[in-house]
Amino acid sequence: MRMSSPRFQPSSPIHGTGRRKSQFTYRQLSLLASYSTSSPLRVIAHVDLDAFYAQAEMVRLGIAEDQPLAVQQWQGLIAVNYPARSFGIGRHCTVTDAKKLCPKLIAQHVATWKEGDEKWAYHDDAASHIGTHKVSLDPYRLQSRKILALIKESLPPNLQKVEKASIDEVFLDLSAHIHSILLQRFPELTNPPPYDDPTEKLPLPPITALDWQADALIDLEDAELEADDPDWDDVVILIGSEIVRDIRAHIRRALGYTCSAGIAGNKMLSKLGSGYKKPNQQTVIRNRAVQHFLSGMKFTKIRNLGGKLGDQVVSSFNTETIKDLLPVPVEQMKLKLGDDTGVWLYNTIRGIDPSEVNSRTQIKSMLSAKSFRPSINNQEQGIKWLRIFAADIFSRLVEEGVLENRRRPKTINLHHRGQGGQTRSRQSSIPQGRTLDEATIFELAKNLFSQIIQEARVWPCANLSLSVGGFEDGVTGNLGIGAFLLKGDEARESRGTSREASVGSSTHERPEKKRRVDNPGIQRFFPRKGSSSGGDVEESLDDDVVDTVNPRIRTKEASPNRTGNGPKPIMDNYIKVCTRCDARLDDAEALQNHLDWHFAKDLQDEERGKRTFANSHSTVSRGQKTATASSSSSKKPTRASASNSKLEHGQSKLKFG
Ligand code: TTP
Ligand code: CA
Ligand code: CA
Repeated sequence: MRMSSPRFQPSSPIHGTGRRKSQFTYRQLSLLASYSTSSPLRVIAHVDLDAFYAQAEMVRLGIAEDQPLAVQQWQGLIAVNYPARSFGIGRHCTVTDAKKLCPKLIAQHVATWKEGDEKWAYHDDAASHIGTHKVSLDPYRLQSRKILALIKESLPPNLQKVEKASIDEVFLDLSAHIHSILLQRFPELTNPPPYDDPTEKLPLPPITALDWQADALIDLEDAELEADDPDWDDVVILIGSEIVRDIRAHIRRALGYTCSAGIAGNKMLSKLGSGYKKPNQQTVIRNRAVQHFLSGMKFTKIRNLGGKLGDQVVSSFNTETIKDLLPVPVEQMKLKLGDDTGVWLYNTIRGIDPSEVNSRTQIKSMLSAKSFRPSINNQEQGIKWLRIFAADIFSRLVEEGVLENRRRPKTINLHHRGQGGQTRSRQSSIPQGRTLDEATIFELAKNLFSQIIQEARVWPCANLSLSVGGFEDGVTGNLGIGAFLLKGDEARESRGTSREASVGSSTHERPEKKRRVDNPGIQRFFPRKGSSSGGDVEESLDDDVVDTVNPRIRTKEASPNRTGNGPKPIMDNYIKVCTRCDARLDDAEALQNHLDWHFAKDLQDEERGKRTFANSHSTVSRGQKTATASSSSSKKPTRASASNSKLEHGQSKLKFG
C-alpha cells in the first residue's frame, strides 16, 4: 500500500532512467537550513547509551568489555551490561538470582550518601544499609554531562540543535548541518531555481549508489523500491548517518562508551530506530522504508500509545497492529477518538511526527529525596536526612556554577508524605545577595520542616523531599548554558561577552524559554512521562529530575522478587496501574514509588510553570501548588491505597524513562 503523504512515497515514482527531477523542491531544500519541521528533508537522530550505568561503572573501574556486570541498588539491579544480558540477567533479577545465572557477574552497588557524611562515596556495604544510606547518581550525571559536551563539540557550534532527552540520550536535529554539507558536496544545489520559482523541483542527485557502511538499514517492503535511484531524502539521511557514526566513534574514543542511534526524518522514528538494534549499532530509517518499518510493529510501542490511549485504540479498532490500523479512514479515527487525537493517530502510524528538537539543556530545579523504610517517627531523624539533602543539592549547585554566581535558585521546597499517602509541603524564597552555601540550604530546610511538623499527624513520615528551583542566571553571556539557547549571531555575540564584566548582574534577561507543544491539541491525552510504551518514554528532562523512582513499566512476567534487606517481596499477582498515566507496575511498592515520582515531577513541572496532563488529571493532588505558606493534605491515591500500609522502597532511583 502506498502512502498518501508525499514524504513517504518512494523517492522515485518512475522506475528506470526516464526521471530527471527530484520529488523535492528548492524551497523544501532551503527549509532544511532553518530546522523547519515542515521540510520533508529534515534529519533527526536519537542517540542512546548502551546499558548506561553499567558502562559508567566499567569505565570507572577499568573492567574488561566482555566481563558481565550489573549495577546494583539495594538488592535490585538497575542496569545490566550486554555480556550479563546474555546470561538471561535483566533489571527484574535480584542480585542473588543474577549471581545464580552467572556466578562471575560483578554486581557494583551505586554510590550512596551515608548518614552524617559530607559527600557520597562507593560503600562496599551499601546494600545492607538502606535505612541509613541514600543513593547518589552524581557519578552518572557527571558522565552524562561529559558525553553531552562531547556531542556538542562534535557538531559545528552554529549549526547544532541538541536536546538532552534523559541522562543517557539525546535527540539531534541535524538538518542545518546537513544542509551546509549538502551544498558543499553538491554545489549545483546553490544555483537559483529555474524561473526563480522555489516550487520548482530539484535536479536528481548525481549518484546512484549510497554507501551505508555498517548501518542497519531498515528493509523495504517491496524490493523494487530499492531499485529506484536515490533522491535527496536518501542523501541527507546518509549524511546524517555519517555524522552520527563520527559522533559515536568520538564518544567511544574519548570516553570509552558505546551507544546506539536511530537516524530518521523525525523524533518518533529516530527513537524507535535507536532501540531497534543494540548495542553499538545505528539504524537508518529511510523515508521509503518507513511504511515497512512501522507496519510490522504494534502501535503500543510508540510513545504515548502504551497507556490509556493505546487501550482505547485497541478496543475501538480491535487490533494492536499498525498494519490493521492503516486502512482505517481518518474520519473514523476522529469519530472514535476526537478530532485532534484521531488526526494525531492517523499521522503517527504513518510515521509523521512534526515535533521539534528543543535545545533545552538548562536545569530548572533539583530534587533530593528519600522514601523511608520503615517510616521515620521524629524530628531528629528527619533532620539527619535534611542534612544529606542539603549537601547533595549543594554539591549539584556547585556544578551549576552557584559559587561563581552563574546561576542560582530562588526558591526552596520541602515536601512531606505521611504513611497514609497524604502530603504536605512548604516553600520559601532563598535569600539573594550573598553566595549561597550549604549551611543556608540546611537552615532553610530545617525551617520548612519545623513549619510542617507543627501540624497534626505528621508522624510517621514515609517520604521527605527537598527541592530548589526558580533558577536565574546571574551572568550575561553565560557560555555553555545560556549561549546554548540563543541562535546564530545572538549566540556568537554572547560568547564574546566578558563574563567578569557582568558578574552579579541580576538584570540579565533570561534566554527566551519556548514552551514546546508538540501536538498541542492532544496534550491533554498524554502524560509527559511514564506512559507504558514498553521503552523509555522520555521528554526532555533536566538533569536533576532524579532521586525518585522510575516509572518504567515492567511486564507481569518480569515481576521482581527481591530479597534480603531490600524491599520485601510482595505477593501481588496482578499488575498495578497508575491512575495518573496508566503506567503498569507490578507491585504495590513499585506503584507507590511511581506515585512518588509523579509527585516529584509535578514539583519540577510547577517550577517550570507547566501544567502537565498528569497534574490536571491527577487523582493524587499535591500538597502545595504555589509559594503560599499554608499546607494541605491530599487525597489518597485511589488505586495505590492498598499499598500505603506496605513498606516503602526506601531508596531513590533515577527518574527517567
Ligand atoms: P535505559 O536507557 O532505559 O537503559 P540502559 O541504558 O541501561 O540499557 P539500554 O542499552 O537498553 O539502553 O536507562 C538508562 C539508565 O537509567 C540505566 O543504565 C539505569 C537507569 N535506569 C534506572 O535507574 N531505572 C530504570 O528503571 C531504568 C529503565 C533505567
Ligand atoms: Ca540506554
Ligand atoms: Ca535511555
